[in-house]
Amino acid sequence: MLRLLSYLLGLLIFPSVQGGIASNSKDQSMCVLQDAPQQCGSFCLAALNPIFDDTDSMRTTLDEIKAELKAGLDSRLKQELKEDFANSIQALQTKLDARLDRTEELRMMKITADVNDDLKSQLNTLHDTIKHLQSQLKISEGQIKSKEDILKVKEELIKSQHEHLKNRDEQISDLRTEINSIDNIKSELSSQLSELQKTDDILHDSCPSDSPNGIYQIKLRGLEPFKVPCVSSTFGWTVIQRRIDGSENFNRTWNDYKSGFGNVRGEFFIGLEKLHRMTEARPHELYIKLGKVNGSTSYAHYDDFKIGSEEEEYKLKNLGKYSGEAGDSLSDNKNQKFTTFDRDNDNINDFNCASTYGAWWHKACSDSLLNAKYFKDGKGYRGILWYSWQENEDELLTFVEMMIRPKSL
Ligand SMILES: *[C@@H]1O[C@H](CO)[C@@H](O)[C@H](O)[C@H]1NC(C)=O
Ligand SMILES: *[C@@H]1O[C@H](CO)[C@@H](O)[C@H](O)[C@H]1NC(C)=O
Ligand SMILES: [Ca+2]
Repeated sequence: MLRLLSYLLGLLIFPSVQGGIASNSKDQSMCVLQDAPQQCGSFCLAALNPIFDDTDSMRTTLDEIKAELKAGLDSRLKQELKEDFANSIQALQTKLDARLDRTEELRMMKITADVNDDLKSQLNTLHDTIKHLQSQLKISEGQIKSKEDILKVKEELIKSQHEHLKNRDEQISDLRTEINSIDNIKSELSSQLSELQKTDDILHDSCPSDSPNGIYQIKLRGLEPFKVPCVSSTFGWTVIQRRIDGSENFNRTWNDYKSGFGNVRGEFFIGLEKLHRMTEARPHELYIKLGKVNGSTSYAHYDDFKIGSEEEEYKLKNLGKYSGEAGDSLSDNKNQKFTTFDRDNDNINDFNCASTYGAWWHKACSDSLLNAKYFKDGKGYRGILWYSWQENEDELLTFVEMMIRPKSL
């Protein structure tokens, strides 16, 4: 209440003191100067008199007001300052904002720069990578080139091998042709061979004619092939027995005489089984050549010589007609079985002619003893004999050759 009053007072008083106080507001002082004297009148004077009386208190109050005003002024100034400050701050704020913007800009720029740096470093890295790749490319190019060279060499190699293979193919085809011709020759030869074998089978069941004398192979049906000496230069005789030097033992068993023994190039006997098979198949003639130690020779020939089977004890089944120079010392033995020292088929009981005179177709023994003991000098006891060609008792034969051949009809 007091404050309101003082304020009102202040308002009323203000124009009078106004001249002594510097005023910043013209409108306010003008109001006071214009209106106060008229408005006041008698009322104002009556009210103001006490106040003017108390000058000291007024002054105090004035001072107070002054102070107050001053304070107000101060506050006003302060306000202005404040405003200035605010403006400054505003300006500063604006500047700051600008600065901030700039900073932001700079920051952005920095970021951009950083990014640029980053990009730069990345670029550098890329550059390095590209460099590296380029060097690798160079290396790869070099490798490719060397590989191409190798490839070239290999192509050459393949080419030459191809050439080689071509040559081989030609060689192979040549060889095939040769093989074919060889095969043809082979089949021709084999057919010729089989032809020859057929011929062999037909011809070689006895010695060939008009061929060199010598040893030939003979094949008889049912028997293994065997070798015989052949007198083939003119007639084709097969030698079946030979005595020339006494080197072979002729005092042998039935089985030996059955299968034959001795050396076909020397003394030997062909064997009774072979004689049987040869003379059974075809009619044969027999030629006996005889010789003495002084070199004189003779012969006996029979034109139908045939020997029986083992079941027939290799019987002298036939002889045919005799011819010759030595005389007939064998016809008496016709139809006699063969006798060996171990197979007695002769006509004498309690005596084996073979044990004494050698194996033969003995009857009561024989006039011919061609398997008897051999005496080199022709002188001996119970030696080789052809009785019809014997002039002296002790004159023995030192050469015998019995031969047969198929009869030519
Ligand atoms: C051999 O001796 C016999 C008598 O023993 C005789 O007749 C013959 O002429 C003789 N031969 C030769 C070739 O000497
Ligand atoms: C033949 O041999 C038999 C048995 O060894 C013998 O008994 C016989 O006397 C011999 N004959 C001759 C002529 O040597
Ligand atoms: Ca007897």
